[in-house]
Amino acid sequence: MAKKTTKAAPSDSAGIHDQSLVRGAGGELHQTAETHDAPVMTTAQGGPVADDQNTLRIGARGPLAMDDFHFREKLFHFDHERIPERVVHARGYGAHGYFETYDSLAAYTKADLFQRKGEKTPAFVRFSTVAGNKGSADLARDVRGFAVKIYTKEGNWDLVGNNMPVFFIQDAIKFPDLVHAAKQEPDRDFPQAQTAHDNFWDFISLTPESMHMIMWAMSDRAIPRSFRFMEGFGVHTFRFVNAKDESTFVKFHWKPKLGLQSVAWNEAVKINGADPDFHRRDLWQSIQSGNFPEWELQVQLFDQAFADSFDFDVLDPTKLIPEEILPPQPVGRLVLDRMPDNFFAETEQVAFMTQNVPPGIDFSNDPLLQGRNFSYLDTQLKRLGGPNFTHIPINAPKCPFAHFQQDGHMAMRNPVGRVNYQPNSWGEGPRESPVKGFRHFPAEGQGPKIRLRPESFADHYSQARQFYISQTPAEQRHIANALTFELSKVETPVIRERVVSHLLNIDETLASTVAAKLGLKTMPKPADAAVETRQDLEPSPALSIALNGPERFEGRKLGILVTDGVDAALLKALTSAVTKEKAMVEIIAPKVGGVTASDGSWVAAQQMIDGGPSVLYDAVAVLPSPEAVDELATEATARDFVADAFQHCKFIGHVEAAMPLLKKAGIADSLDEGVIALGSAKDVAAFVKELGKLRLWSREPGVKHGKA
Ligand code: HDE
Repeated sequence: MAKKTTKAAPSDSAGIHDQSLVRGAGGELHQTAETHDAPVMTTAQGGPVADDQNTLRIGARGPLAMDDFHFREKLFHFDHERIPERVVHARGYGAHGYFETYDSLAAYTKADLFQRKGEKTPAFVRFSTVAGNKGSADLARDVRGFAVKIYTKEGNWDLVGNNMPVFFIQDAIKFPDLVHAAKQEPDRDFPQAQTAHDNFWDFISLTPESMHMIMWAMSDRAIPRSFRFMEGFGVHTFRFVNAKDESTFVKFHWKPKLGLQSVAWNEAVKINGADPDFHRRDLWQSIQSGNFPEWELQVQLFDQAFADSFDFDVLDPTKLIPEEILPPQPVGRLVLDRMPDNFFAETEQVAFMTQNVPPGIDFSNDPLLQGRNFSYLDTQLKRLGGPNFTHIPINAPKCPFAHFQQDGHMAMRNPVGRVNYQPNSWGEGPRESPVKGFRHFPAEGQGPKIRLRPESFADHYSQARQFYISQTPAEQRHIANALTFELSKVETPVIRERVVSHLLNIDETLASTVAAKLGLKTMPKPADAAVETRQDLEPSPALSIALNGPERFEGRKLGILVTDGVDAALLKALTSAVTKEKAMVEIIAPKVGGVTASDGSWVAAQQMIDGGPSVLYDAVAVLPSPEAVDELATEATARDFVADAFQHCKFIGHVEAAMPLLKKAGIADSLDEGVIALGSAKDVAAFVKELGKLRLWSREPGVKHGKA
């Protein structure tokens, strides 16, 4: 017989409720609606549930009874909780927000969302990695998806972009091959979320059109510090169409307000272990704390004459138009200000489709875009289980809609009344509107039906080189290191050589650096190029992350390692200077809970040193007391904290008392201008100003293989 036995102590933690528990005969604990003043639990059919802890049995120790409908329904539903993960971009994270139009763009487009200055339109964004499965780690070296759904008054507009403005392939028919090659090899099912394996580089080495994208994918862009510090690109050339039915070509770019930032590769590897949800947590924390990430939408607009005069084919998705040649114009901003209530219902079930365009936005003949317009609708049927996925709230338009589509799995909204077709004589139901409806731009089309790649797509190296020479020396070094790392995991020598043969067509120094690190005895011949002469394009500074730094620490995070006896005044000055900069501070202590400062006050810590390595922070400060530093220096985690911050080229602030720790971490003899002594409040101001530089990349050549 159940009897009331325990009443747990009330907790003062927010959200923890008084626990009135009833113990059953077998010792299991029951919380009842009666003792908890809670709604009565029901089955999915609405039937009230009396006991959710014990199945129905024939005798207390006997077999289960088939008429336990509650048990069967509960298990049935659980067994079907999973849906197929996305074949690419499986791991993602989304947020709600809005798009705000700066000024009317009526001269270029009749799209309703661009007509009125200051108008806000609801939006949902999903960021993702591409290759890894749903449970893979956030810091994979990979392209990031940047998919935006804007719920306009004339239907949903999905701009399904990436954080890089070009792509690996020129024709959608190659997409399954690209993805098969990039994901785990089919016999062994590894490596997970990595392109560092034979199949990927085999395919790439046999696909010269991928070379420009490879430069991007091997650059720091592939290991962003945060979704908040990434650009987004629509990639393809689209069309704007105005009320006079005139078309302007357009490329879409999202520019993060807080600037671009990436991490070091060695850091990415460690973040994946320390916090595989690093990017998710970052977005969650910043939105929950009211620091709403923001991007500006910029457009590159051009006409047919520009397209005809441009060195490359604007329909080729492996090419970009340098911003210096065609400066993008700001047209609005995207603000993310609300996390989903439920991850599955919204982020997992959201269905992006490139073919979702409102009147005023149209497609170009980019063969990749045209292929995508088939794939995205098709894939939702598999993933979401039927044709009615637009009935799911996250996918439903927020404007009035009316059509005669009906029935099918999970139909939530069927036409009401007798009429489910048109034309009809009953005067009911929606009608087509030649005035308001979407009319495809009447682009001319002619020529034989043919499978042929246009010659105008054939120059695969000029823009790859342009990207490479536009990077700073540190960024170029990262590209060489990334290629070396990836190819070092390739077991077949001829594949490694074939990649180097392509690099020779991009940059000889890059090729020879990689070849030397790979231990190639002889340099391969340059790969045969379809176009004889590579164009020597001007560098485009817009392509570098380092050259476009924010110069501010805003939105970043300082990790402060403290011990008992930490200088209370200094800690306070540092915390308030960083907070004033609209950046965050996290305190890391030797023990869970916190420390007692020099003035006897309690300093709460967010992390214990074992769980708060420096890779989780953009910069660090090390503030042990003289009494506690020796013990701290015996902790491997504390030594790693400092040594890693140093080798990842971070700024390090420290008190004099930290020197024994710096010594044991092996950096005391290599102190440079990025290691800043914090004596007084004046030092604090200078330190926080320096933090805006984010990294001291000039330190990197001196830091080899993790040793200072
Ligand atoms: Fe995708 N892509 N893709 N892709 N893609 C999908 O759609 C596809 C491409 C991108 O957060 C799938 O719903 C083809 C370029 C993002 O839900 C699928 C081709 C760009 C997302 C699909 C491409 C992207 C996807 C898988 C070559 C950047 C995640 C699940 C023709 C401009 C959206 C799904 C989200 C997802 C097909 C190439 C971006 C299978 C056939 C280029 C951000 O339909």
